[in-house]
Parts: sequence; C-alpha cells; structure tokens
Amino acid sequence: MNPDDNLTRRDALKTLGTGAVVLSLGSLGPRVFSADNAMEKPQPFALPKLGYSFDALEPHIDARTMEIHYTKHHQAYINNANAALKDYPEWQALTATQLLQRLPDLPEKIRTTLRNNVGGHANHSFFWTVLGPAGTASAPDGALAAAIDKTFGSLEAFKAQFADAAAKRFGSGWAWLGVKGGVLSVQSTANQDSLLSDGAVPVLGLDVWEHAYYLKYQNLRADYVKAFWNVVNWRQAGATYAAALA
Ligand code: MN3
Repeated sequence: MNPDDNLTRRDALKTLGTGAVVLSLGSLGPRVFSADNAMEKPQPFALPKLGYSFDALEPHIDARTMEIHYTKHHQAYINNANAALKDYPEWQALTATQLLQRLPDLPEKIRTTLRNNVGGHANHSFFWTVLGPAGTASAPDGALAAAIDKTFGSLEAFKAQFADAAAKRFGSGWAWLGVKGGVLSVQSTANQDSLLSDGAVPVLGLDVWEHAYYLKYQNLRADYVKAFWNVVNWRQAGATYAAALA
C-alpha cells in the first residue's frame, strides 16, 4: 500500500467524524488508479491534462469532437459535481473513486446528481487515458494480453464481444472491459454509471454517447467503435490491469 493511502484515510475520517456521517476505518479502500489520475485527486474536481492534442486521434476521432467533449461535456460534469458537493463538507474528503464506490451511502438528496456527474467526471478522466495517437501502443501485451486470450479465446474474439456491448447499449452509456475479483469481463453501463460502483475496476472503456461520435459518424455508432481500436492506448490498459491485480 502507498503510504499516502493511510494519510488520505486518516484525513477523510477526521473530516467525516465532524459531520453527520461516520465511516468506519478501512471502509475507504486503497487507491485504484495511479496518484496522478483525476479520479484519485482531492476535491474540488478539475479537468485532467490531456496527454495529447485535440487532433492527435485524427482521423479516427476528430479534433472538433475531442475539443467539445473535453472542454464542454467533461467540464459540465465537473461543475455539476462540485456544485452538488458544495454544501456537504463531510463528503468533500473523498475522491471520485471513493464516492462512486460508496453510492448507497451518499445523501439521498444528491445521490443521483453525484452518480451522474461524479460518474461522468470519472468515466471521462479514465477514457482520455486509454486513448492515444494511432500506433503508440496498438496491442495488449504481458499479463493483460494473456488474460484476454485466456478469457475470450483471442484478441479478435474480445474485440467482437466489446463491439457488441457497445452496439447494444441502448441510448447513452459506455462499453467496458473490467476486472472484478481477478476476472476480466465485457460490460456495459447506462448513462454515466461506473464499474467502480459494482466493485469492479475498468481496464478499457468506450463512450458511446452520441456526443462522442455524432459530428463525424452521425448515426453510425458501429463505424466509430471500429475506429476506436486504432487509438486505444493498450499500455495504459495493461498498467491498470496490473495495478488492479496487485
Ligand atoms: Mn462523453
């Protein structure tokens, strides 16, 4: 465990102890993602730095979509989440990850708002990290590659299952490769629901809201899903998988 985890826990408990809600020691899990991930940062929530320019994913994901998606949509989730938490100091010591892991404990008045907007912040913060310019880390390797082969039969079989989940998600939501109890699986969630709220850890995710693809692909979601494979940062997915097993 990282020494910072203890400090974070102590601070959280101290803060929570003064509020109406008291969490028991150990109820805040260790960090899920690396410390520089926005999902593990203290509040107030803020846009993470993108590791590449808006046009870096062209032609698969266009620059205009990236710019609007990042500066408008993601920012809106952040603004809404921070506004909802403003009057709840006892919940301000938690990270986005911790809030999503504790959804049933959140005050009912702001629970749905946080589910949607902390979820939106976390999902997008995660999504930006698993994208990268074409060709930088174009296939899984190491433990993740082995686990994908073992679980799905082959990388191509995994991609087919993932694309199916992305295609069948009705309306707005996400397709995921997640790990829970050491087991990989393909999932999809509605709206901005997070795998973290189900005790799982996302390894790879794809935003299938229309705002993620409509400018370039219009109604052709399947073409967008196919193009996604060109800009997956498998190195990042592999690192997340390794950390989730540790
Ligand atoms: Mn989105």
